[in-house]
Amino acid sequence: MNFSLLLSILVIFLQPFLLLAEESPTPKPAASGSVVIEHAWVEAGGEDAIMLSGFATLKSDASEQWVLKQVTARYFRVTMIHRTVLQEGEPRMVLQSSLNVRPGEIIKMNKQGYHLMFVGPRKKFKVGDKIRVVMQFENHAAVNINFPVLKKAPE
Ligand SMILES: [Cu+2]
Repeated sequence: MNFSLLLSILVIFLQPFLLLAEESPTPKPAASGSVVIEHAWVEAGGEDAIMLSGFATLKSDASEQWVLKQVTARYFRVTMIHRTVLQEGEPRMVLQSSLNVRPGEIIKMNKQGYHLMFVGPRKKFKVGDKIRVVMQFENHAAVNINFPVLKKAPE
């Protein structure tokens, strides 16, 4: 058997696999829209507060679910996503590994539900200061946003 014959047999044998490899996956509709972050603020704490609560409204007009994977804040050791749940009638804050925002969903953070915890401030924050926060959604560019320190929720 000469080499070229061997080659053509090989090609014939491999053809179905080669064709399969060429087949492109079913095209998905392009993702559109985004999650907009509004009414961001941090509740002012006492003189020696070791953690501050942060809130925002996450508003989706996206065609796909957006997953908030990580939040970091300048001058804080750790920033966590929390959710307050009732356990045996008592509210308890539970650490969340992520926060899912479904298409079209509006999530209003508050103490009774989802919120952010800014833990271990490296400096004192007072009313009027701004905390620089980076919110990282999976598969999307990081969102940079300032959270003003306020006594109460913005109108
Ligand atoms: Cu909390």
